[in-house]
Amino acid sequence: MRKADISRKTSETDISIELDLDGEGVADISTGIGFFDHMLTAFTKHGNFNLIIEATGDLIVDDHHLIEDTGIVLGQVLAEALGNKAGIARFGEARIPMDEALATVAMDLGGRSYLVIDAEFKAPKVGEFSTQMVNHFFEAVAQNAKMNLHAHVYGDNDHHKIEALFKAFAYALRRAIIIEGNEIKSTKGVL
Ligand SMILES: [Mn+2]
Repeated sequence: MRKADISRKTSETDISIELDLDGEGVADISTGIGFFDHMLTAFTKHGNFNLIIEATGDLIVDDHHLIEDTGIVLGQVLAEALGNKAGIARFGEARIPMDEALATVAMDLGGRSYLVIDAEFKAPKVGEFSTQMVNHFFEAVAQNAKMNLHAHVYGDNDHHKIEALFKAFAYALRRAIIIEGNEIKSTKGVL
């Protein structure tokens, strides 16, 4: 079973995540930031994962620690659920539109963390979610999942652009984790 659960508590946040990579798209997400919950629910649905997130933190300061730390734990739980990655496709990509916005995501689960993201937003916030945390969230996920992630989005409406990005991320991940055989897909023999 490709599942894992991790809890991480610091003086700033307290985050528990349970992930099943082979799920039914069922999400139970509570971060205290409505738009972030909406994005993580879309990620779960379109990735066909099951995801439970219970996150609390110092939202009295701002949304930075909570979003970043959720990204850290999501990356960790993803790495643990993938195990030795035997048989996975390893590479995944997706292009997802939402009205005028188009997001493109490509990833490699080959074990090297690297983020390249091209996403600029007009407004400082969508709801209670700071748009500059989009890049920081994906940085935290990529680092902790040991994922090479390239993401690009264009469009006009910030909500559309961010939602297209999360959906493209989900689709690319769904593709990259498909079991295609038994072998570890690397000439090095390890991912
Ligand atoms: Mn930070």
